[in-house]
Amino acid sequence: MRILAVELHRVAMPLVRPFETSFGRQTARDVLLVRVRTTDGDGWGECVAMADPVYSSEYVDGSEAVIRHYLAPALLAAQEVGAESVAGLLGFVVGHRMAKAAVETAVLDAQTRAEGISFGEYFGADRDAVDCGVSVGISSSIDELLAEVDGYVGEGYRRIKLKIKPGWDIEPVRAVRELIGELPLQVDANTAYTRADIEHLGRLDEFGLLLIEQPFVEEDILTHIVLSAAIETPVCLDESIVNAEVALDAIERGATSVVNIKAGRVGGYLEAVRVHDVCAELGVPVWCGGMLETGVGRAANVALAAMANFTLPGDTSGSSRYFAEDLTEPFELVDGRLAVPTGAGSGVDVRADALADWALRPPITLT
Ligand code: OSB
Ligand code: MG
Repeated sequence: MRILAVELHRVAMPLVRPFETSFGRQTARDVLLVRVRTTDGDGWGECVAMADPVYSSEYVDGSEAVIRHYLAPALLAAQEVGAESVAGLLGFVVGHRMAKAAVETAVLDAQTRAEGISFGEYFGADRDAVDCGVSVGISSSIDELLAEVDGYVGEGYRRIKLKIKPGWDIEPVRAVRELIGELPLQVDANTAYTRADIEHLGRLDEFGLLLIEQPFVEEDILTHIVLSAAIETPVCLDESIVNAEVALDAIERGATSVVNIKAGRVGGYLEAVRVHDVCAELGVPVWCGGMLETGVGRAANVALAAMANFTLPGDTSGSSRYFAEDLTEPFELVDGRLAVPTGAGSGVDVRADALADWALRPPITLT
């Protein structure tokens, strides 16, 4: 197909409660959506870059600029574009994986809608619903944390993930473990620790955690290797894993025994499938991470999470965990699971009224 236009939409979605991690606190999700108009029909992709460059170097204004000035012109200039050729066409730009992922996903959506196949079928999903976990931010008190976790347990979530940082780790984990009994529990540090904290992190072993996610900075594979050898809790990389080659390297060197897969972080769903496959071959389980996506991104994540080696519950929570109203029909938990959309493409539609209600500014159309 040929790309006729690339539209950039910006929406600000208020979060139902602030989300605090070791890198900061968010009260709204500032989302960039990409719509491609093609000779075969339209497609949508969600850019997962955050408002500020604090999870990774990408941020939403930067992603928008790189799409405007580099990625969209490259696609518009190409005679023939398919999802499988997007990474090659955009490869001249270094990095900016979240921006590339949004563009590739929009093309994939248009292509699979035209072919009448769903993302689940395209990825090779092997189930029609996925187990869901929930990522719980840093609270102002343990009582407040327990109230929030208790609500999620009541809603049926099958796994709890707690955000931790120095000064907010052992005690909140102990309190939540007492509250939830045997329910699977894991923690995510978003790079907040250093090598000097290894002994301290070993104190988490007594809580039977599924894993500890990204304790050290993303470039520091070595300290993750040292930690993996020093503690019993499995170490899981998020920020460090930017493609399938890095995943292979980190696994072979003993830095990670579980992998968090986020399509935006690795440059798109096609690369995410490659990361899944590399991990499967090495016997390393994976789970689907999240970036507080709207229904547009969530639909694709749920389809990805239905692949065989996604054996742990993902951060694929229901729409109501994030937003009072979603941009698509809401994703609703049934018995702790979300159904994989079955319609063509992502299987969800962007609600024009919601898009207009939450728009930060009129869309930009590039031709
Ligand atoms: O590290 O997994 C993370 C959200 C924004 C940025 C990074 C992370 C997260 C989450 C939330 O943990 C996952 C979700 O519910 O989407
Ligand atoms: Mg993480």
